[in-house]
Amino acid sequence: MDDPVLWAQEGLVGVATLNRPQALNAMNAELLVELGALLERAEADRGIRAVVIASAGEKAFCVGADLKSRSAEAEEESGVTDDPLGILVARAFGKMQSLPKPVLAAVQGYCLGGGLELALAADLRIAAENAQFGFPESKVGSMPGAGGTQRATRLIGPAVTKELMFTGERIGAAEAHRIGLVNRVVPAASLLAETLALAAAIASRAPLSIRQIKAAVNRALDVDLQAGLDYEATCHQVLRFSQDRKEGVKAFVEKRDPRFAGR
Ligand code: CO8
Repeated sequence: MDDPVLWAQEGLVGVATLNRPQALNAMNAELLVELGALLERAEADRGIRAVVIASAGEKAFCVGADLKSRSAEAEEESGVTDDPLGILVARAFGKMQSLPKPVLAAVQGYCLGGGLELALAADLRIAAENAQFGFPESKVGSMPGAGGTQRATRLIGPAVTKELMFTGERIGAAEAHRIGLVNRVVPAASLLAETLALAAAIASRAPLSIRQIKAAVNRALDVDLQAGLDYEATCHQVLRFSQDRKEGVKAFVEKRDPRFAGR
């Protein structure tokens, strides 16, 4: 059987490719377990400074939960009350969010339901011109349950989030860009190259800076302003006496590129 997620390394960037193109990269338990495991390894690997989540095939980034392995009858008959997919989703998506390295989603084609929730758990989203985004859950008697109600609301606000979730209608890449759902829109043919170039540019910055910036910006969504400012000061303090800060300033003065070690 093919691996549900492929892993490759391009310089300092790790690329996790969702690999169930025959099911439009729908998420089943195996895919979520593998994604979680790869992210754990990326966290421990000092040679990886950014992660890109890409997708196999040309039609879809990910169409959400695998509806074939997740029929309501099957769940009812199993007698399991905790949602097993929910636990795996929380683990994998939570790891994307807490990973002390940036995660970029390269989104092509359909990005629906849990697939959009996966993209929302990334730090940045780069969309191909052919990308289509939507939350179709209300059409199948469900709701976004993989973080979508919380992460989309924080990113694009409650009214637009509700409209997308109530109607289940899809929007294209240009509209997704207009509402702030994606950072950039690029031609489909250059999606991976452009996402890798952006990831490589970020990976060339000081790793500790990126780590502290991600933590501080994430914290801004959860706390009041003063608590956020206090947290920012703590993060900044970590950098003040780091080797990379010394190297960055020295390289600036010497008019050369810095060599960051992540220390
Ligand atoms: N699961 C499994 N297989 C799928 C899924 C899916 N979600 N979507 C598509 N496929 C399969 C199709 O069955 C088909 O397979 P086959 O060729 O064997 O019949 C193949 O992919 C191609 O699909 P289509 O022929 O339908 O292709 P179209 O281009 O005509 O349509 C669509 C593409 C629009 C994407 C259509 O397939 C569709 O609407 N799919 C369903 C999308 C959907 O409803 N997603 C939301 C699922 S619910 C969810 O994600 C909630 C997540 C919460 C999880 C967290 C738990 C706590």
